[in-house]
Amino acid sequence: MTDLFGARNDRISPGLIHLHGHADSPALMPLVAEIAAASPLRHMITPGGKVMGAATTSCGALGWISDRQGYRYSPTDPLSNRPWPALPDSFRTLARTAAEVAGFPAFDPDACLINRYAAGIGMGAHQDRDERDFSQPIVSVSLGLPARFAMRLDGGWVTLALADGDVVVFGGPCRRAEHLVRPIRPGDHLLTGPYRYNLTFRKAG
Ligand code: MD3
Ligand code: FE
Repeated sequence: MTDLFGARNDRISPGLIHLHGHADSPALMPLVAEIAAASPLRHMITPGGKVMGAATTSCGALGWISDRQGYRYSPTDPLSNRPWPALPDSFRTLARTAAEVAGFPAFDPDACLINRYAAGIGMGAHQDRDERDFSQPIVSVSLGLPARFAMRLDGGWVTLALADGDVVVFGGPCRRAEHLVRPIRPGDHLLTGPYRYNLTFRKAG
């Protein structure tokens, strides 16, 4: 549906809501840059020994990490052995507001994973199962270059076109769904240049 201001909110299936242009990306991007200055974006190694295509960092009490030992959440950045940068208030408010609109009023994220994709980079099909409480949703915020996202639901694959400022909430029956990001098409975005960034807010601990 379209609200008074022309913003589109798509309830795609139970637990899946797409809020078009809900995030103020020009306000968020400088905070992403600040976080990346303290905890740099880096290409983690998968348990299988491959280099991840997306560069990642985190903010909040817990950060998602991957190495030969496996995938997990860590209170410290393995590059520095120091805590991750704090979750900015504006990030927390955005994630909580989006979750509330989607029907998850108690969402209180303790982890924000930042993924950076260059042209040609995507993310293969996977499930997110490193978190403790699957009754909590995941809130995704897209910044910069657009992406095509797909997720497997009962009725088959659902595809979403994700633009700068889009926010998607994945909860309930969607929370454990398999999903992927198609390789990003080359482009030059006013805010992010040759990249797409994605923030995922989670209750990990
Ligand atoms: C659906 N990131 O970091 S965000 C990830 O665009 C990840 O960077 C993608 O998948 C990205 O794990 C997609 C959307 C997303 C995130 C988590 C989900 C969708 C999800 C967990 C369950 C179901
Ligand atoms: Fe995922």
